[in-house]
Amino acid sequence: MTRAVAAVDLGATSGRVMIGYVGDGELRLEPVARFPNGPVAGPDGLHWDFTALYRHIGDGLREAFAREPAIASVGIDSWAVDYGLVGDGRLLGEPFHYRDERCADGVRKVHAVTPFADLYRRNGLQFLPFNTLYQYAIDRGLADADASLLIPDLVAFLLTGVQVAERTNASTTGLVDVRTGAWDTELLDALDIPERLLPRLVDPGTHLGPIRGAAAEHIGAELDVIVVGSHDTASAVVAAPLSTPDSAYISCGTWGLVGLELDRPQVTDAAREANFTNEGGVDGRVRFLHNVTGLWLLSESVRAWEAEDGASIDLPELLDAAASTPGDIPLFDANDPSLSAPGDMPARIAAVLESSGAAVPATRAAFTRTIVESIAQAFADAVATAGRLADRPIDVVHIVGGGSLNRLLCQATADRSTLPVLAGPVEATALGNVLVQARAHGWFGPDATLETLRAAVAAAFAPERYEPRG
Ligand code: LRH
Repeated sequence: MTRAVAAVDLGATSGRVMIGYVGDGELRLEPVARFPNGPVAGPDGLHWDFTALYRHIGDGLREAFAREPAIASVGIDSWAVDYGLVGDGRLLGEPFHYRDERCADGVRKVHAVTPFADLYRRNGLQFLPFNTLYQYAIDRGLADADASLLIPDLVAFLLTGVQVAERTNASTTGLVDVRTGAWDTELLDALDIPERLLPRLVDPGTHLGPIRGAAAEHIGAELDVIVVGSHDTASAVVAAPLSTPDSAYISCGTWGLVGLELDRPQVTDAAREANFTNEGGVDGRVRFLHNVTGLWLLSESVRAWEAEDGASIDLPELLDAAASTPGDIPLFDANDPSLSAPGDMPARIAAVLESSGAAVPATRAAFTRTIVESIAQAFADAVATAGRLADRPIDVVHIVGGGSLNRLLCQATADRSTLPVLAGPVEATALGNVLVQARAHGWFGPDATLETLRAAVAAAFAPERYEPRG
């Protein structure tokens, strides 16, 4: 019997629809549609083109169902923190992009009411200026809305008509109590955020209901939507084939999310000072991690060079040239806040290098090497900090996501952390999405844990091993 589900997986630079085949020792993804995503500048700041994304999702699901009529359900995951406001059953405007600089005002407003140390005790979240609660603080649209739905919940609502807040992603809003897992109504009151905007919280694995109306007609089927770990990083961690109890993971795409899976949150002063977050994981696990600015630094640099040349750049070729760059490699702080917004990334990285007295590499290959090694150094530092804070002797680092294909980055991370790196799977996010749906269908048996799912990943996708070089 064919056992298949569809995964909608939306990243900050691209989205995809995949068919996941599960069963009889098989775990396989078949790409169906891939479409671009990114910030769109409007008069009032950066937005997402959600309308286009939703159209691509509908077309992708239609194609998926045409190819594989056995598809049993659909799961949706995306980047965190961003939301759409809904009124009278409709999306009220294109959602804001988290890289919009308006968030700075929200930070000031929220911290004036609840200082960061208090917030951390309540929500366990590292400081990121775009966490949803800072966006709400300056969003005048809240008053006219009936609900605020995070991006995957918004897609699910438009498909099914059901409004929920999936727990792993809701944990990134800053408005969920890290100890109880419920909306923090006291904090909502203090920040004047209307409680009516926030729908009921549900766990990954919940059956939401069938796709209805025009969407069902377009797709050609009333497919069931199953809630997955709808924060992309939560799905990626599900599919990280952690090989030892003391494994660290890096989910590496636009961001590098570096950390450990814990049973309980760590809301200590030391964790706060190290800016480590306690995001909600699938099955109530805790994603204890730190956001490192990841391949964004490279993709934005390449984008700037391509604009300069008026021609596209061959990334594998550039990385090969970077790998053979001779001499000293200057490093910069990959997490410098000035590197967060879109724009002329090479110039901004050069400014960060210069401000610390480091030399600015003269060629693009050398510049690329500096970017990759700086990311790897930030990864190694975050792995070491995670181990220290959680009192775990980290013995291996799993790199999953797009970054697992970047050999230079994987080797540099092994070298700089002095730990073996196990790279892959590359599509961890979509796989985690597929696996949580498959488990909800009972395809892994009645008692399947995350370890059962990870064993399936390890069997189907042999990782590539990088040993640290002295
Ligand atoms: C990665 C990610 C990350 C968040 C950021 C907004 O795609 O979801 O976990 O911090 O985007």
